[in-house]
Amino acid sequence: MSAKSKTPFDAQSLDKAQALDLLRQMWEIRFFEDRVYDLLGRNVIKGASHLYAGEEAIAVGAISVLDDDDLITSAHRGHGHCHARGASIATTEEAKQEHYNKMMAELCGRETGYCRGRGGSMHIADVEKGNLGATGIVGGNIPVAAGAALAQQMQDTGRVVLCFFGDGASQTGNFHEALNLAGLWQLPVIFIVENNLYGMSVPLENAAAKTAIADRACAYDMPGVVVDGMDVLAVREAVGGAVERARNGEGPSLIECQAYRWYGHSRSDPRAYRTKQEEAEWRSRDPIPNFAAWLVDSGLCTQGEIDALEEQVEDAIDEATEFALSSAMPPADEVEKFVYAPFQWTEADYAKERRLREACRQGGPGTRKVLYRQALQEAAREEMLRDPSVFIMGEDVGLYGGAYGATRGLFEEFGGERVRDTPISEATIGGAAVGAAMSGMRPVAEIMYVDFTPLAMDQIANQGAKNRYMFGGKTTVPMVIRTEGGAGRSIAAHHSQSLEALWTHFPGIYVVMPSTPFDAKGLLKAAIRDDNPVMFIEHKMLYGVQGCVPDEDYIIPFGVADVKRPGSDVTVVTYSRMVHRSLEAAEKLAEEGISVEVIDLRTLKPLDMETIAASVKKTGRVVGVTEAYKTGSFLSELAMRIQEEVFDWLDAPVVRVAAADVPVPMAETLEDAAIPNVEAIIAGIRQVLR
Ligand SMILES: Cc1ncc(C[n+]2csc(CCOP(=O)(O)OP(=O)(O)O)c2C)c(N)n1
Repeated sequence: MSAKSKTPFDAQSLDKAQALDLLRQMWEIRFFEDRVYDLLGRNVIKGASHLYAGEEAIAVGAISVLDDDDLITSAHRGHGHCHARGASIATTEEAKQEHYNKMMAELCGRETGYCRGRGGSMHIADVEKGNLGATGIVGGNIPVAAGAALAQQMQDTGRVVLCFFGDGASQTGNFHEALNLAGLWQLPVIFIVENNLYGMSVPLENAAAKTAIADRACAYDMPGVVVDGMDVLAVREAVGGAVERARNGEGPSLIECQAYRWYGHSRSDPRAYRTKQEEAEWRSRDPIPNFAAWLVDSGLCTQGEIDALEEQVEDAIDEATEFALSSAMPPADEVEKFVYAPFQWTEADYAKERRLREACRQGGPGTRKVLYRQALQEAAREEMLRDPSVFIMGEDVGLYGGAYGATRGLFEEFGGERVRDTPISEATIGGAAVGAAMSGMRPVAEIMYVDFTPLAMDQIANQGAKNRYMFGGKTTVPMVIRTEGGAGRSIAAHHSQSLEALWTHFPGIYVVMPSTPFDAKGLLKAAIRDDNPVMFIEHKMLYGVQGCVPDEDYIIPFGVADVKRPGSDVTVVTYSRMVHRSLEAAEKLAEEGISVEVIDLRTLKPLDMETIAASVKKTGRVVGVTEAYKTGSFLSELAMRIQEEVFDWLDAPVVRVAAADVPVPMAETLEDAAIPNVEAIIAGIRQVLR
């Protein structure tokens, strides 16, 4: 239990100040949204805004039962959630006004906004106050909430997470995966469905086989209730009970709040799918005047007090609008600010890595031989011993030790709490890692094959990689996604790809591809310590490869390529398994007197252009080698970067040696033909030398 935990609520326990605060917050949201509607119409606010008017009782009622350090995650219709979270925490009038100001400024894309103009309406967040942000991907916040709740459970904080989303989001895979995980692990999370009857224009009955969303809770071992979302006290009571359950360790709940949005889906929506009569009926149940009337009827306050409050709120929203419109836009030259959390590596780290790399090349005292797989196990183990916030989750990572044995022994040493087998739910593995990473943990989440990472792409790329930027640099997402790729085991097109180019494409995530035990260990340790999301891609044919690691603790700072073989006639730039084939090719060509320099990128992002450029300036000729499909491969990017930065030193066009543009086939003859072999690399080198 949180030290500051409030007592359970029911309608009767409200005192006058609390009751008026609920009314005030609902009004603030209503006035705020009406103002936004107006500013959108005048094109002062750009982009899309999904207004919360009509649904105020849900956010205000639900958040009113939270402690100040509890968390929320929110969706595209998120102004109400952001408002209620901030307003319920702010204690002074100045703090409240600052909150409205920052919200309005964010919607207007100003530097003074909560996200410094990077997020706007759809990504409004105040991470510092426990609002983990709004997502533009319907259902995208649900796995993140499960992860944030997992972090609370693992850290024993007593905090709970409220996760808001719509009836439309309840049809997504994220909903089912995340509720299953939350039920399975009994996480302290309350899923709040805002059922406003439509997902954009489509009525719920045309989108759901069964429209009773709350009934789905029983499938996930949690209570599910339906509540009148137009009644702030009803919402408050239902959520209050669920919060108490969650705090007591009794697990998650699903609460379906039935409500209606006053405006269209967005401002441009003509609402052709709703009748005037339906709208009028719902408007007669407006949560604000009805609650105000109840306050007067029950004798808690006078009509005069209500009228004065309404006026005060209108003034506050006027002031917020003035503040926003008089604030500066974010400076254009700061467009790249906040994409990545800054590097923490020191000069000493770089120097130590160089020294140990050299020692391992010699294989002398202070080094020992391990397999690539063992190097990964050691890295995870050492980091888990060093930092209690590091934990592992994924499919079969526990007793089984991972599909390729990279987590073997860790379950036995650290137990199921820190080495967690998950359901087969890639999206939620990714999303839970995001939520946990934003809430004080350092997850190392394994996705069994890189071929499966597209199943988690939204969670890793849209949420994990972008959250820091979208939320104005106010959060970090220190998570590692460990996965493996590549061909060589005749396991065909769904288990053999090299999909790194997908991951290098997104800003906000690093991509690491080690080729040796030394690199695997040092890079994984660095990835775990890094404050950014990292896609760590191993190669299935390298787990049994032996190499030297130092006895000393070390990390490999990102963005440092390794010249695995020096040469002077041609530069081969490669990574992962192709490093070994390129070295073989170089060895053979040396017999003919051709001197090949082989650069192992180790990290594709960040890219060590300095080492590449130095080599190109020396050789004038470059061959890129990859096991990925040629079209759209990372080599294409590499070739362009070389052209942009060292074109004048090139004596020949860059040559790409890549996989054929075919789904990786099963039969050995075909699989071998599909990816570059040593002969193909030699042919590429001869081509660039012509
Ligand atoms: C994954 C995804 N699919 C579609 C959309 C486009 N879209 C945005 S909101 C929305 C409707 C969502 O309905 P619901 O979850 O009920 O929330 P509501 O808008 O009713 O609050 C749609 C289809 C999107 N942003 N993300």
